[in-house]
Amino acid sequence: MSIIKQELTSDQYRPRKEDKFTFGLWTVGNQGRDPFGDFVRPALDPVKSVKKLSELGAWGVNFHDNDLVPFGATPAERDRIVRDFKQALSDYGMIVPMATTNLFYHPVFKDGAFTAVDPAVRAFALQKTMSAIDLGAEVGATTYVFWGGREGVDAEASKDPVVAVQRMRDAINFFCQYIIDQGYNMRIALEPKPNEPRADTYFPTIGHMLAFIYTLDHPEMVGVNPEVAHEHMSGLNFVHGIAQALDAGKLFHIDLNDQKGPRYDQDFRFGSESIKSMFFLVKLLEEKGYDGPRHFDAHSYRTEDEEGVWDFALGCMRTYNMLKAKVQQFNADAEIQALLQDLNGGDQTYGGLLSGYSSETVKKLKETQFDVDTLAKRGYRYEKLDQMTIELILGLR
Ligand code: XLS
Ligand code: MG
Ligand code: MG
Repeated sequence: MSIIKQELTSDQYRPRKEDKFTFGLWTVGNQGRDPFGDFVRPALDPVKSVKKLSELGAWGVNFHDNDLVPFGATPAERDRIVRDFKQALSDYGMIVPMATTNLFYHPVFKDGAFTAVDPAVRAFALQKTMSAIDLGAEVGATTYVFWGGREGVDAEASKDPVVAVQRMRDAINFFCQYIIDQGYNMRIALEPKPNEPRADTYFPTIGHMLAFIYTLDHPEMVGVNPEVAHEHMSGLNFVHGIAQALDAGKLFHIDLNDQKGPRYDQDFRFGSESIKSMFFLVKLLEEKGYDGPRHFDAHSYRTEDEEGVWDFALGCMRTYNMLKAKVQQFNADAEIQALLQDLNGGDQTYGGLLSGYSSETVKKLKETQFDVDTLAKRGYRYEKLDQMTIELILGLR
């Protein structure tokens, strides 16, 4: 029996429903296929995933339409599958907070979906997504995710990038209106990614998506679903991107996982690589009012059998809770807090100059003599602060 399993019932990091942990059916169901090798694990029945995830302490599951209902299923097959799935949700006390559409697996989508050059493909993508939104609404999903998938280019000459933006806008406007007309209680979350499977994907980062949202017909219905790995693939600071999304009131959902720097999308177990960044991510989410699902969009290593898949799932949740406990410890650490207080308190001499624009402030600012030499000589003690943070994370404080 693995160590993780022995601890399952006893320790304070054990996942609980109130932690709001969710997994995609495609995450635990990932069969380990990569561009160089075939499946290494058998398919997992969605009903079994619901049962196992619930036993491990997860709160819900999410899915792409075809994670649940195979592409091309008859209406009767669809209804049977959905009935069994809803029964499993009720049997095991699980919910579906988010749903999405698979617009990237079938060859029809090899040139994208909403931005594909072929109008028939674009129209089919609208049709498929409407059915998938209906399916999401049927199981109670209140967030609908759009990840660009193959919305991009390999041959830059193939598409006008401005037209691509317009096509994406038309599609998202279409679905906002569809959701309104159907009376669904649902918001849209757009998920950026810089590349993979295309050489370049449109709307590559959180910042691109945020700017796009305000060009839509219903910006109030649309937010972002940022993913750790996707921003790290671009070499960006995920925590800062999330802060900007939170500040804009646009963090509708989040995809937690991990990644070794800028390379292909690795979807590793949450917190398995970027421990310090993930500490500050958890700190931000817990302290700045994010109350949505803590969703894991990751999968276990290709080396694993089914037991390894459940070790992976439990590991994601436990690491989140361990980092949450570390955040509490950070906030209660007298020495760290005193240093932060000292750093941020500062000399109030010039405080009155920073309370916004007024003609009086303009006058005062123009007249003020700054002691630039003294300001320039100041040491900030960030080495000490960062080392204390590291020692705390490593369990030495
Ligand atoms: C792929 C994406 C995908 C979305 C959902 O890289 O992360 O899994 O989250 O379609
Ligand atoms: Mg991903
Ligand atoms: Mg994702």
